[in-house]
Amino acid sequence: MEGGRLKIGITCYPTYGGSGAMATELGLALAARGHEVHFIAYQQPFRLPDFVPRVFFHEVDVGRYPLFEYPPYDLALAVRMHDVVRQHRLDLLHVHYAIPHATSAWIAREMLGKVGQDVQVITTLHGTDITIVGQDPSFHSITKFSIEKSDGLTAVSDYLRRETYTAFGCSSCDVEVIHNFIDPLVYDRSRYSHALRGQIGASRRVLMHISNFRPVKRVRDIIEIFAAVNREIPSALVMVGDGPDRGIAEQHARSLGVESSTFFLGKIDAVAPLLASADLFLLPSQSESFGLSALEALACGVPVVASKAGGLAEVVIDGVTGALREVGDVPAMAQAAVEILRDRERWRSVSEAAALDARARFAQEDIVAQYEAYYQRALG
Ligand code: GMT
Repeated sequence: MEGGRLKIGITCYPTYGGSGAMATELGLALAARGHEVHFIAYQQPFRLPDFVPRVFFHEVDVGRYPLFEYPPYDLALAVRMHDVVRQHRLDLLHVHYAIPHATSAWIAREMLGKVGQDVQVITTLHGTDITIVGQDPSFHSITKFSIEKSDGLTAVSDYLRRETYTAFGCSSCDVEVIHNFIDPLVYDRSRYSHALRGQIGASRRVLMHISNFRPVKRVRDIIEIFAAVNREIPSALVMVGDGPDRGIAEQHARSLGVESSTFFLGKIDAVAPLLASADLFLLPSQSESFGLSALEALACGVPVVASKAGGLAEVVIDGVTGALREVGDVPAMAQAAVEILRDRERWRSVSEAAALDARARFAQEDIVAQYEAYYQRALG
């Protein structure tokens, strides 16, 4: 560490997903504040631009060998972490999503001990690493072990912090909540042309959903909510992203007769320009530790109708910035959506409240400062 400037290694899932997006945005913001940031992953994180001062990318190469039906990525990652820490004299490794990143970081740290070097390991818990995958019997004990061995633990919501204690006991853990964030300059409705509107037409309201289309997102509910809203208010549904349940969603749109008003755009990295054309965001998930896409929508002045699941209640203020209803209660979510969309004045007040609240509680500058303070405490 020189003059408070840190050398930080960041590991995340580099493909689509909120944890990878957040880890990348955090790394870029830290570099902008003068820190040196080293991303260590099997692929360049999707939100990482080609060149940014003080940002480096180290690819993890998982060697192939015919004996390995399952190449041991966790070990290759540990070795790369160890090498990068040694070569660049990193102060800390900040890993996002516990499995297997926290385990690999622990191995790297143990290896460093042999050469008399140390590094602090901070693990940020994002969601299913605690609520689903980490509780699978195959992973429970290694998840508990790895998070207990981390020098610092953060969770993206109060809900996830509570879940961590419930699922793992972790009597020695001290989990600090640091929420996800948005860059208010990027998630700003007024910055973008409404190109999507041009395709859909100005007379229809635009409902939007962005995700990786996994079962937890309840894509059938999205189509059903849309179909109900469309019966009352002429609308279009824009589905952004891709994943295992995309086919189910497409089929459901056909079976409900709304396929001509439903647009599947596939994976798109920059979502702010799309959100700027949206009137309402739908996130009726079964479980959601935070709901980063909901926050990005709110910051763009898009009211959110979501399920009352997990940490979503920490992001969406029911009746103020959107509406929260019970998981699976499609009629209630459709009704809430119609109430927001029907009256232009009401829509405008919810939209303004959403953009203001996102900036007041989740601005990048404030949250990144919380991470910096957390790092300094971890480093003593
Ligand atoms: O937890 C996952 O399955 C994936 C993870 C991701 O990489 O997108 O999503 C989680 O982390 C996001 C970023 O912190 C949160 O906004 C999501 O709510 C959370 N997903 C779930 O809890 C299902």
